[in-house]
Amino acid sequence: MAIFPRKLEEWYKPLASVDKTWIAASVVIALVMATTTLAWSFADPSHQVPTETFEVAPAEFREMASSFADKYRGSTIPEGTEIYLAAVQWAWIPKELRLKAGVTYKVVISSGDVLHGFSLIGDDGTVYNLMVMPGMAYVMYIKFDKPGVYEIRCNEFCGLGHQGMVGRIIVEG
Ligand SMILES: [Cu+2]
Repeated sequence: MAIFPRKLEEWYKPLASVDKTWIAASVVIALVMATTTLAWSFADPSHQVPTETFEVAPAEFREMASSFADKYRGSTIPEGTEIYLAAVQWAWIPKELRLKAGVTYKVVISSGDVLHGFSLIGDDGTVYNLMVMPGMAYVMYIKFDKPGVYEIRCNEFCGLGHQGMVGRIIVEG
């Protein structure tokens, strides 16, 4: 049987009203998403992807974070201190940070081994989310307005102990 190309009129079917509704709905959704994304980035520029990064060997960064953890274990980190936070299988180094409310801290985050994710979600709406790649350090500026305990979780599956990879930030008033 020979194949005859169909004429356009045979392919073309006018849009049904349900199709028009879905097209209109998707345009509206796309516009709302584009608008809120833009508005959010202007309204709160502190919640942006870190633009300050540098290369660092995973083993070297693990060392930096370990000596930082040893130095400040159990004590409140003074204003102006550069914080080193390493994600490793399967913990955060240091596993606990004591910070002061209302102070902006410079936090350098990287991985000591494989790919991890940094996720901080506070009850008060504080949200930080970041992919933590081995070999790259990310600089974040973090400020907590309210005292409390904030959990850091790994949000990138990194092996058997991934779900137990929980750190804490204790914010003091
Ligand atoms: Cu993980």
